[in-house]
Amino acid sequence: MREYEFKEIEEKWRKRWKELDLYRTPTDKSKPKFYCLDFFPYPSGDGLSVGHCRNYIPTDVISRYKRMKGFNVLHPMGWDAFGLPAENEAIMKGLHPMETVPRYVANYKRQLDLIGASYDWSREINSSHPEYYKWTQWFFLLLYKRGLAYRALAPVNWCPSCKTVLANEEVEGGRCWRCGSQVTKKELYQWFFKITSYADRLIEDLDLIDWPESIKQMQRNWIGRSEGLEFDMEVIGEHIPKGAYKIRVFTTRPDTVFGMSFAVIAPEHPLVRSITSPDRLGEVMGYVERAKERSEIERTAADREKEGVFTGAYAVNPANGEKVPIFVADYVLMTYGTGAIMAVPAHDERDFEFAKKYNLPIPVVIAPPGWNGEELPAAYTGDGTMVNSGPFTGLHSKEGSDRISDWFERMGIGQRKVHYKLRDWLISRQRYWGAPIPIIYCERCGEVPVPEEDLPVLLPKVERYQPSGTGRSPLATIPDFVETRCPRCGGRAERETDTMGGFACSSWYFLRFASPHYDKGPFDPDEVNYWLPVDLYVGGAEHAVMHLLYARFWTKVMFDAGLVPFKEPFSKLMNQGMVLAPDPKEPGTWVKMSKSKGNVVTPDFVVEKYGADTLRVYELFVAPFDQTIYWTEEGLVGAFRFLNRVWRIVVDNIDLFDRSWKDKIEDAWKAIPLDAPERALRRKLHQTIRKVSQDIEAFKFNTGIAALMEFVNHLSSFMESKRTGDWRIFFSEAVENLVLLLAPIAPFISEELWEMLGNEESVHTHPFPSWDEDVAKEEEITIVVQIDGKLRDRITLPASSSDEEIKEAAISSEKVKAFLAGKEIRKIVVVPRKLVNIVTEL
Ligand code: ANZ
Ligand code: ZN
Repeated sequence: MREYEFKEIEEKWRKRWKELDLYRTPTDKSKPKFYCLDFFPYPSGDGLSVGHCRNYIPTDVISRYKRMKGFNVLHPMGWDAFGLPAENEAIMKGLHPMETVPRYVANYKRQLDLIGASYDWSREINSSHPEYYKWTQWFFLLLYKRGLAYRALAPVNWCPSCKTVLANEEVEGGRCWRCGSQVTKKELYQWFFKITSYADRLIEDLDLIDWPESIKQMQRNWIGRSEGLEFDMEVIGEHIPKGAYKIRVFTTRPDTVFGMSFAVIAPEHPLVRSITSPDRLGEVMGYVERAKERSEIERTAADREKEGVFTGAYAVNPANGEKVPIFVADYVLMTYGTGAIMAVPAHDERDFEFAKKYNLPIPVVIAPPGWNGEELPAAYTGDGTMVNSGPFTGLHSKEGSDRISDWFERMGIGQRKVHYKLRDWLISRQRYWGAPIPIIYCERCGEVPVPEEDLPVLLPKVERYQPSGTGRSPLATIPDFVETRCPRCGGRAERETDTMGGFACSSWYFLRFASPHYDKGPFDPDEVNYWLPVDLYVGGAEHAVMHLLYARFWTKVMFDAGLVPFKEPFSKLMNQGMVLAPDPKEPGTWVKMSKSKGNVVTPDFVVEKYGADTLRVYELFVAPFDQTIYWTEEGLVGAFRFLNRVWRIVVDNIDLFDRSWKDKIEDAWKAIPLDAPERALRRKLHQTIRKVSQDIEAFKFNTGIAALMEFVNHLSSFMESKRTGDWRIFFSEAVENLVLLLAPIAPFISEELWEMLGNEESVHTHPFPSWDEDVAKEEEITIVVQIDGKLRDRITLPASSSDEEIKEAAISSEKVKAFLAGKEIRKIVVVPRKLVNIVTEL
């Protein structure tokens, strides 16, 4: 009997599928479409690990399944090749990214083919190719024309190791997302995209999409929308002329205004020097200098001691006319709100800590539940009934906030205001490996956009591309690149030398796949109208903010420009679970599988030893899609055994297979007795088709595969059971459908078996099986329940119920329970398919 020679089989079909161009995206638009996309990967020199496959295998299963279900499927792959990760890696290896990128890409492609991923390679895109980044530059100009790209001098995040600025989203806990170095601040001219103009829509439109709630919440938090009140307070002091200064504060809790016992301004606040009394100026300015060295993350860390200095000036609380001291403290940031706050220590944690440290009063103005007027042990930050609040005493927080806001607005000293944590997106990088920003500076005309017909602004090939560290891009040292003519006046001009961060490239790539070779625009509108939005987008949860927020923003800009008819690019988002492996340095602990931990398992290794189908089955079966996998080779062996069982049952019985079963099955079904094993087999088959279909749709691959395993067991015992006349018809139906059900999951073995069953067309172009509800339905039997020989109830159960299940159902019947009250069950007798007798008397 022929063995399961997976290596030979997989090589054969890999080659055959390529020759057949089996996965080319259909062009006939009459069918419904399904666009299934993986996060845009950056091709790393390390290649793919089995951890990455956790993303690519499930999307491949869905894509194959949808094709078999009659959808036109767009399942493309491309390379996020520009940007920091690729450039840093090339620098580290002492090579040029123009050499490394194509090499790494070729390796990724080889590995993806190895695991049987069904990408349409005719649609491959690479963000570092001029035919792609021409359109990234085109989008920059679109944003520029719409007033959404601007240049400004700003203190920006600077990574001293990557020698470039970083967007806020690229700073994680004060460190560079790419290299982990502590990020510092630098004042530089930079390009920004005005993502803040879209803050509200970026929040509201989250309601339109089917994404994990955790990711939506992270986006909401990042955008950080706060409704509140801004109002002015007069500054007084012996050293201050009357009416000279006012400070404007922002609060989200106007209801607490009567509880203000001090005020705080940020160290960078423009009034610090003016309002500080002469005797305190030295101390205050010293504090201000020291604050400059601390990052915002450090300054706002919850566990950091709150400290500050008194300015010698006071603010007048407009609600009650009381004067409160003004401090400078670094827990207030200049970049948020107005850079100044009214401090209410009883109801704000930071203010509470500060008041404790400096012995400031902590008046309570919102009564905590059950409060009797005692001192608070900690800030009470909830809503409640207002106390000690003049005419507002007795109101609830919400209403009080409203009434106080109205009052301040009427007095003309304040306005309701919404503030956001979100800052504009910093897009320029002083780095070589990116799309040059298409702007020219002319001595006479100033800033001039490169005309569309002159795009792309080509990235010159240079030997030395390493960052200079001066805050200028290496492109600035290439006169041929820099020196140009002004498109407007023809005079001498210079090019912008910064490039765009890699997140620009990945903000629109999903559109390019619809028409990857189109040259009249970034995409063919007809193709985009058909294929977009993406129906299913799958990738790691670590991109919750950066890429996913940027891509949503670009899409909204395109929507506003009339380029696309949809507001959201990704209708449904799923995050796969991680793959952990043992930490070689600390036995017994599991860590993320990664090159740096030295615990990587490659798909190459697994494919060589067990085959791609085994790798696929293992990763799908071992845990639910969104949960962590603990990588073990024993698990792989289990998957391998399952495929061998499938192989054996089909191959060993291949002579019994009757290709014409479809013509005979209806008559045979009618003729088969109710309790025949043929009936049970067919019922199990249709239940399995239903289960596998529903589970694949719901991303429950593990339970779908479990159902297939169960079915294979059933089929094995069927082959050993006492079978009757027409059994080969039922066997044939079972075998054929088993192979079809397995096709999206284990594409190689199923293709081989399919061929052995006598088919000429690929299994992957065959319709996925459908089930017959009537056949799948469990037959039911009615069972009589007796107590001590007397009829007490009738219950209906699936015919396949075991004795245990029948007993269980009998004693949980309401009627039976009533009769049993106060009695002791001594014995339960089951007469199969007919009767249960519960014995209580001896
Ligand atoms: C008085 C008050 C009383 C506040 C109270 C809170 C509770 P979110 O929700 O994050 O927007 N704040 C305002 N500007 C600030 C700045 N530049 N740096 C640090 N903190 C600032 O927070 C808004 C609240 O944070 C504001 O409301 C203000 O403190 C503080 F019981 O005002 B609140
Ligand atoms: Zn000019």
